[in-house]
Amino acid sequence: MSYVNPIIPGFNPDPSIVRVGKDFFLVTSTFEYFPGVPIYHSQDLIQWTLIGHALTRPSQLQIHTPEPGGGVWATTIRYHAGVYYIMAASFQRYRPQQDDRVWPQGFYVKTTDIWNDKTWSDPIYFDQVGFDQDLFWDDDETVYLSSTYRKTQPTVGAKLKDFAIHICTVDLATGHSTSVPKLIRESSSGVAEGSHIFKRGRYWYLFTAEGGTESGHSEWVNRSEVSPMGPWELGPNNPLWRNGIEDEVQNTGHADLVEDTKGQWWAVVLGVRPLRRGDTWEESVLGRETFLVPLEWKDDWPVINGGQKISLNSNGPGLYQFHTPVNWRDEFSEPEMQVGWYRKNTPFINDYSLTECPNHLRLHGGPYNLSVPASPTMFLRKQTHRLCIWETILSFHPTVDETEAGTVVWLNYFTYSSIGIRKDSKGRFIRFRPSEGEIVDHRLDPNTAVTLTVDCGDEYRFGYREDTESDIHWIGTVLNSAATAAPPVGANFTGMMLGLYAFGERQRCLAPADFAYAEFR
Ligand code: 6LW
Repeated sequence: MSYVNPIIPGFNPDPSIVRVGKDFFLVTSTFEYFPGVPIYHSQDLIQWTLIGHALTRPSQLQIHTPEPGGGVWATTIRYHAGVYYIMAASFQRYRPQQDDRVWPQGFYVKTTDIWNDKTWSDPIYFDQVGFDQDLFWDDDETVYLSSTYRKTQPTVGAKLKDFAIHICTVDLATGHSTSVPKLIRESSSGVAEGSHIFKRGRYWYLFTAEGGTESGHSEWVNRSEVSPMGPWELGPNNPLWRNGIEDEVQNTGHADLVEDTKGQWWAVVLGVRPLRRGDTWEESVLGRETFLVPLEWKDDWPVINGGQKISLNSNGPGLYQFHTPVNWRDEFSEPEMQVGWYRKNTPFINDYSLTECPNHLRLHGGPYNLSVPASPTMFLRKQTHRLCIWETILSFHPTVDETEAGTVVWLNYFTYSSIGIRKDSKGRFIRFRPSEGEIVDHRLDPNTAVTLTVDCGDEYRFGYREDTESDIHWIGTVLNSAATAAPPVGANFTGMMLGLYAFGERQRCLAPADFAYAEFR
């Protein structure tokens, strides 16, 4: 039966999945955002609900001033003997190529109650460096930790890529390794990562993402009849499938596996949906998203999606057509923020309230504007549909010049576009700040609440109106190519988010910024 891919649209890379009884749980990477590691739930693999995050407390996740693409990299979720485990690594900076000596040590968190995200433990760190950590419990209860790190000595300024999979046994109580790490997979492309190990029948399987996360991305498999330490035998059909640079879905790979209650196997993988414009492809604003494909076993080797390319309309047994709805709205009427809002980095202080001005999100803007590597007073939502309208109503009456509150189309602190309210000696005005091009200012009435609108589509169009009856004044546009421009440092590992912000310059903003709602439609 046919179904729609991606199953989880918007910025959701490096998916990892587990089934417990009738319930599937899936996690993705969050990089520089807080809380870290969303947990999605489904009973049919098609409709997914965000139920919480694994890293919700500063004691679990400290990310401050990383470059774009730093923070939490690919996670793995597993379930063993009544306990859920999530492993990951958090990069304080993104620069493995420049200075290789400071790779993160991975960690895991655990809980017995996945439905209550406050119950995840503090991290237990491994004593090995690396990223893309995977834990595998063998039948004899030995636990194996595999991850990616460089084959050669860490250096400063090395260009050579030799990211390879290493494995050791580990004592989970302490995080200490109990054997010398062994190299079990290196790739001719120079990058083997995203390892996941499984046992099925008499074989152990090692799945790896190879070729980097861009157009060379692909998925490979090895198996062993002896142990997770190898020796490993390379599968007969590698890579397991290959989407190319002319396909509607590209850069596919980074697979994790799950068996459903009927014995059908599935893989979740990441992919992107670039847009064809004439003769060229435009990068997707939504970043790397989560796709689902069926998996069969032939001669004890996995065949993913029949070995065929992954497409937007996919086929799989027992699935059905479902389009993730675009409509979403938050009226800020609950005492806590709805799940699915993110901060850039771990916030140091509480700078917002949902109770001081009832049915509003009140922001007390902090001292950092949006171009600073530190954490500004800003709440972000993932853009999940290319075509949508984002809207909010803002009451903000600044008393000091250089303070501002508004809404933002956000990729990272180098690449964002905003429309916000400010004041100068003549009174209030609207400022449109595009990621490329000139700033535009329009005068405002002194007293109104202002509706701020972003029309997302072939470009981002920014508008405002001062009462709900009047027409929108469109103040400027930003091309999608400008909205996704690569940052000068770090990496474009994320996807577009839209958000609400308030800031002062080097001092906090004394006037509160009150948002009556935020919505996508
Ligand atoms: C992920 C790793 C990767 O951890 O990208 O290019 C990282 N490789 O597998 C971020 O998604």
